Amino acid sequence: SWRNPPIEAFPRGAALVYGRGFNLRDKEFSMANVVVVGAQWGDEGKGKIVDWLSERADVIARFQGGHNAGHTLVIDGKVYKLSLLPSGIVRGGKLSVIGNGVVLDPWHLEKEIALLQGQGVEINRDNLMIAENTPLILPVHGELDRAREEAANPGTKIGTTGRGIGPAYEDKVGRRAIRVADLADRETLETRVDRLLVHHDALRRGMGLEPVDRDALLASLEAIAPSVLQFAAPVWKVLAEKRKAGKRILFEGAQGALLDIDFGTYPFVTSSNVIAGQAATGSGMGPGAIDFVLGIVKAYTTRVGEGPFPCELNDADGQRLGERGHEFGTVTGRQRRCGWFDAVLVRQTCATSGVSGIAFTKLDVLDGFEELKICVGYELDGERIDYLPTASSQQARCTPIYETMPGWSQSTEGARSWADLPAEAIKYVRRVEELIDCPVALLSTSPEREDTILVT
Ligand code: 2SA
Ligand code: MG
Repeated sequence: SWRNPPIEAFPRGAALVYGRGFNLRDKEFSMANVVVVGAQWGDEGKGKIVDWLSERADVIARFQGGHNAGHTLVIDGKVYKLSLLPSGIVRGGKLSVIGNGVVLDPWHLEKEIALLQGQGVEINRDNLMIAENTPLILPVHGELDRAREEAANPGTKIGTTGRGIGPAYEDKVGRRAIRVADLADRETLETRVDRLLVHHDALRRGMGLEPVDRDALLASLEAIAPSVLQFAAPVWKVLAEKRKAGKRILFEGAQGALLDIDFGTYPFVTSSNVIAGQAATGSGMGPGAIDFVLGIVKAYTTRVGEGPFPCELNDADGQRLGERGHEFGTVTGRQRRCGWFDAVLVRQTCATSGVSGIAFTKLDVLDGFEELKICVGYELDGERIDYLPTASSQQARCTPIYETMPGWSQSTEGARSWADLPAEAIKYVRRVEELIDCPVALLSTSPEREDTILVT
């Protein structure tokens, strides 16, 4: 009963799995609201998949994180760099939404918008809305973030992006944040700033930093206010109306589930909930609005920043994964740590995010390895376990149990159907599905947008 769409509706060579609860060609899916989340430590290749899906959505919403995310979109040969704005912004006729779960740096917003406008992208109130209850990232947050990282010793450094993300979320939860709506009224703004500075000046004194110049901060907030307020909207209401009108909403996650503030490798995490449930609270919709959760999973594992990484390889194989996979951060340019595929972690994140199907990316990076390893469990104090324990001391003692699979010598780069893949590659993908207990919905074999495979 599957309806086959016109072939140009899909990226060339995209492979699609169906019959196991998910079908990209299904009418139901084409009407579905989809959440895209990274299912590892970020940098799974979300950008390309989100871009592909955003073409088919009416509304694209960010629901967590800030300008610590980063991806590059290449559309018709033009390169766009996004870190705060939803991917839909570069496409005409879409509404992009920044939800309340995001922390927003207004000066960065202004810069990112100006850069895109310089490239001919139209950005106005019709295609960009920012939730009025979104907390702001202020210069004090970035300063604090960087000062703490500098002061930290190797064991406590988080390896943040230095963009003030953590401190901004602290102030949100501490009920002293300045939110978008506060920018509209001088009196409110003063009250908010004073409340905020009681906390920050005390903190800064303890760190040997100068107190904040209250008047200068107020003046700069007043100066930037119009460029944010022009996009301010009751996003929860707009989304409810869109949903009622049958519009399709794509929730665009940033970072990855192992960086989640609750379920990640705490404290080496980002300061927001990254898992799929956050799409609801971070935008103002109920969980029932989510029809499908697409987890993005890379064919091996990487991590940028500090923290536990059981499968990390400090050898030639790790080096090779990093080189073949161009594993450098888009925001900070940092080199990423690399290791074999960790099925234990991905099974765990598929559970915590309720992943319906995964997009499996960068399979081509594994081309040419004689043997591939997959982590299928950990050994902890002489016992085998099948999940990552919460206690840091236990995490540190976990050693990966690997299963070895034969590699393939042919190139899978740009493969566009199962038939283009060597038997060993298909076996690898199928074994991953078994181990993570989740079907592969999409397979991506090159950075080109057109080289996504629909698995059939
Ligand atoms: P932060 O700045 O407080 O969010 O940092 C806390 C941890 O979260 C990690 N983190 C990320 N990891 C991967 N990718 C991220 N975004 C950029 C990208 C990264 C870059 O998409 O390429 O360019 O370096 C991202 N953002 C935060 C961070 O490394 C810390 O471990
Ligand atoms: Mg990235």
